[in-house]
Amino acid sequence: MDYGLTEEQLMIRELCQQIAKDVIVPVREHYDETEEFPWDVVKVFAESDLFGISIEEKYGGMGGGVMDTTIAVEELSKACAGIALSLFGTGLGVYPIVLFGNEEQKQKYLPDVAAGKRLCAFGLTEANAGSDAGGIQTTAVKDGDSYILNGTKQWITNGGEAEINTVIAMTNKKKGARGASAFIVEKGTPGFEAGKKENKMGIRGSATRELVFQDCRIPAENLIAREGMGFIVAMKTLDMSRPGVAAQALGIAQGAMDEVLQYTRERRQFKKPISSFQGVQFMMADMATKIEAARCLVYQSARHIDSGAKDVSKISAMAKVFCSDVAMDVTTDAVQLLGGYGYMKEYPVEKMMRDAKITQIYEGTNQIQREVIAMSLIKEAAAAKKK
Ligand code: COS
Repeated sequence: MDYGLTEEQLMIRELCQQIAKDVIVPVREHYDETEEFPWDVVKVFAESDLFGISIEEKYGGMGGGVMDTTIAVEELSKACAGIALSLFGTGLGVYPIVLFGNEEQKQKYLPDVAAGKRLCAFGLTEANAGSDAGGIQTTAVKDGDSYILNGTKQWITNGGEAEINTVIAMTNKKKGARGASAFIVEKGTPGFEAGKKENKMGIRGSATRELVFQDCRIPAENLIAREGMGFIVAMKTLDMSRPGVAAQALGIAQGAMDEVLQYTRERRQFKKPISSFQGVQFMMADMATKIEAARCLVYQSARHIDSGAKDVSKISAMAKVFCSDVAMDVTTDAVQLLGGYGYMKEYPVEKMMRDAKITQIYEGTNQIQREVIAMSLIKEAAAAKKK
C-alpha cells in the first residue's frame, strides 16, 4: 500500500529497502555478535543523503519532515534496529539545534550533520535521573566567556562515536527543572571523554556509552537557547523524536512478520505447511492487524507534527507506547511460530525480540508515556470546560 505517501517519500522507501537488503541484512549478525559500531553502513547512509532528510535545504539537507524520517527508520529497522539507530540517534541529538539553535549554531553544525560527516548524540539521562529528567546532577557553571561542565551522562546512543553532543546540565540547581540548560559539546574538547561502553541485550549494532565531563570548558556561545530552557529543549526534542522510536518498533514488528510469513509456508508438519493450521493463521492475522494499526498511528503522529501543530506531546507518546508494545507482542509471537528454530540465532527473530524490548524503555519508558498521555487528556478536558 502507498498510504498517501508523496513521490519523495516513496523514493525514500525504495532507497531504504534497497540498503536494508543489500547492505544491512548481510552484516547484521556480525554487528549483533561483536557490538562494533557499523561505520561501513553509516558511510552508505551518508552517501545516500539519509542524514539530511529532515534538515532544511539551506543547510544542505532535503528539507523533509518527521514523516520522511519515519519512512526511512521503518524500512531500515525491518532489517536491523540497532544499525538503523546510528541514523535516528543522530536525528535525536541534532533536534535541540534544529528546534532551538541560533543561526550561527545552525550554520556551523547542520551542513556537516546533513552530509553525514559528523554524528550526533543527545545527553540527558544520568545514573539517578532517568524518568525523572528534571533530577539531573551534571552542572554547567558560567566562567567568563565559557561554561565549565562536570558530571556523567549514562546510556547515550552514539556515545563516543558522535562528534556533536547536545547535553542538558544544571546552571541553577535551586530552580529544579527550570534551572537546566542545553549545550553543544564537541568530541575532542579537553575534559570530555566517552566512558563505559554498555554490553546490551539488544540493539547491539548501536553504541551506548557514558559521556564524562571533568572540568570541561566550552565556549559560552555553545549554550542552546537561553539559560533555564534546558528542560523545555529536552521535552520538545523528545516530542519530536518519539515517533522515530515508534517507527523503529514498527519496522522491527514488520521484519518479524515477514520472517513468519516465509517460515510458516515452508515448514511442514503433519504433512502440511504449518501456515494451513487455523491456530497459526489466527496468530498471524492478529499480528498483522496490530502492525497495521501501529503503522496508522505512527504515520498520523508524524503528519500531525509536520502540519506545524503545537499539541504534539500526546500523539507522539501514543505512537511510541502503542508501536513498542506491538513490537514486543509480535516478535514474541514470531519466536513462538518459528518454534525451536525461532529460539536459535540461526534465524533473525530472536534478535528482533531482543531489539524490540528497548523500544518500550528508552526515550521515556512506556509508563512515562502513559503519564504524558493522561496529563494531556486532563489538560485538554479542563481547557474545553473553560470555553
Ligand atoms: N513541552 C513543553 N513544555 C513541557 C513539556 C513539553 N512536552 N513537558 C513538560 N513541560 C514543561 C511543563 O509545562 C513545566 O513548565 P512550568 O515549569 O512552566 O510549569 C515544566 O516543563 C516541568 O514539567 P513537569 O512539572 O511536568 O515536569 P516533571 O519533572 O514532573 O516531569 C515528565 C515530567 C515525567 C513528563 C518528564 O520528566 C519526562 O518526560 N521524563 C522522561 C524523560 C525521558 O524520556 N527520558 C529518556 C531519556 S532521553 S533519550
